Amino acid sequence: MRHTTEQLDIWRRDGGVILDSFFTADELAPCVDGMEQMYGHLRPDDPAAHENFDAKTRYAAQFANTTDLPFHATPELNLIGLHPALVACARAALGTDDVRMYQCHTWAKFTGQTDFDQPFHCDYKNHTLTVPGEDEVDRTINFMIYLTDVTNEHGAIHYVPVPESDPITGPMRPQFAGEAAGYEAQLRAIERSGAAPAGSVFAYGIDVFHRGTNLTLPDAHRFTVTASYKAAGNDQIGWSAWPRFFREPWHLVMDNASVEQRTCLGIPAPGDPFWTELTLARTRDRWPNSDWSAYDEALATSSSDHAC
Ligand SMILES: O=C(O)CCC(=O)C(=O)O
Ligand SMILES: [Fe+2]
Repeated sequence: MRHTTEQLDIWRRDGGVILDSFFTADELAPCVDGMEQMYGHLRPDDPAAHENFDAKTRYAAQFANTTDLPFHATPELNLIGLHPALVACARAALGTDDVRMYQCHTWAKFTGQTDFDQPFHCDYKNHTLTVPGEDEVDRTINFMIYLTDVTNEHGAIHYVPVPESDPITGPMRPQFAGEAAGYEAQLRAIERSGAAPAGSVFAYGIDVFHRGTNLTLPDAHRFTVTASYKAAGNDQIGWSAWPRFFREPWHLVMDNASVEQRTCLGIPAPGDPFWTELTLARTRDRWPNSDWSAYDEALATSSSDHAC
């Protein structure tokens, strides 16, 4: 366990908590290499270029360097969102062992690439068609993994703990950024920074007011991975339908993921009735370099059980 019960208590109360130095330098290094492979060439030549962008282009440019899993990069970057310690934290937060990662993307931000300053908003609008659930098991836990140091000059996320925002905003949650404009100044007056060293994780919920901020340090960058979890069977919550990206390098995930990590992507666990001789043969044919032996063994055991 890399999280503490105190940290999860804060997450439940405030909607956001910093998990300081969650990942080790050794774990980060190949992930940063992967980010350089993907985004290093996109460093802006002219750090003032965005000043000539129109408003729409400036806004869209914030999200230019985001990619959904899987990544044309190192296996480590592909699997960081499924790290067992993160899964353990998600399980504890959601109060169930059966969790699914429903969102995972990389995001590179460079100083001068654009204006990253956002108004306060909540993220639920593109995670559900309704609203964030109140029960633990209906919630989501959204991890922003810092692959590089995130100081305020590196565009740290800012947020307001729910018990402090509720007296200002009331219980409702406007859907679109800007609708909170009436209380933007009040929220900014009490906002907290999510600044933390590389390896830290900002864990938050889709009901907490937060906003992106600008990178102001010359020639700097901020590399993050987002990994979001929900309880299995929570059909209200979604983001990625993983097979949608079937042309992307899934083998980097499939060939390197443990059984537990695959389960977080919705692949039935060994012993699940989905697995028959035929489904296993077809799956092995699709992913010949992935290890399916645990699924074989479970099937063999259940067949011999039936034989008795
Ligand atoms: O990248 C960040 O610091 C926050 C961005 C954000 O909140 C968003 O785009 O919804
Ligand atoms: Fe957001």
